[in-house]
Amino acid sequence: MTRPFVVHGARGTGSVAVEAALTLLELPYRLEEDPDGQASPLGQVPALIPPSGGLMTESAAILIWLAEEHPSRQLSPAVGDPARPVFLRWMTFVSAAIYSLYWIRDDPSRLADEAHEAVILERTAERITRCWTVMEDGLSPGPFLLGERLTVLDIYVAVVSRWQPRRKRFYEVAPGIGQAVRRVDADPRLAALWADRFPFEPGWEG
Ligand SMILES: N[C@@H](CCC(=O)N[C@@H](CS)C(=O)NCC(=O)O)C(=O)O
Repeated sequence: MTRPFVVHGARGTGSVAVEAALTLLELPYRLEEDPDGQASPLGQVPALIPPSGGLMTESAAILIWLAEEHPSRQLSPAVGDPARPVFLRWMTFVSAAIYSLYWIRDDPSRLADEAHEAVILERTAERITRCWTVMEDGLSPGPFLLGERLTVLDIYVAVVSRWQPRRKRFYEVAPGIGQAVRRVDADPRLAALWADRFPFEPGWEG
């Protein structure tokens, strides 16, 4: 019997993007609720243990790898496709320019005393907003961010754009990519996952 993937994750976090990709790929996985990121050297989620063993961290790398391993499902542009560099650019951008700021936002005392908390939260929110604006200006979405097909980039942005400063602000500065992301929210294949792992509770858009 094929062993399942093991996802170390937590509700409402980046692990939900990995869980969504596995769901769309119809790959069996076991979820280890791990809010302290015990499987990862940096104490973070997501962490993925593939059936073949080993440990993967880094949400962008996990999403890209899962898509690559299942090319027939077309969750990423293939090598040689002109959309491939665009895909890699924005996957890395979400991870490096946006997601990394939540290490600070989630606990500003990691960088400064409590007196500076408000300004750190304000300035990182401004920076995240600016990043979404840059992404909006750099992409011409079709139904999805890279055109006709949903890719793991859509999933990634759908999850990360739900964090502060949250969707209302995101839609203001990135209406084009907002349309694509709404399609991911509404994908019936993901409805049960969203409900369980990142529910659309009243006021969820901010
Ligand atoms: N670079 C990592 C960042 C992961 C990350 O920051 N995860 C958050 C949850 S969304 C976390 O575990 N935070 C706890 C911590 O950093 O101490 C990735 O892309 O997977």
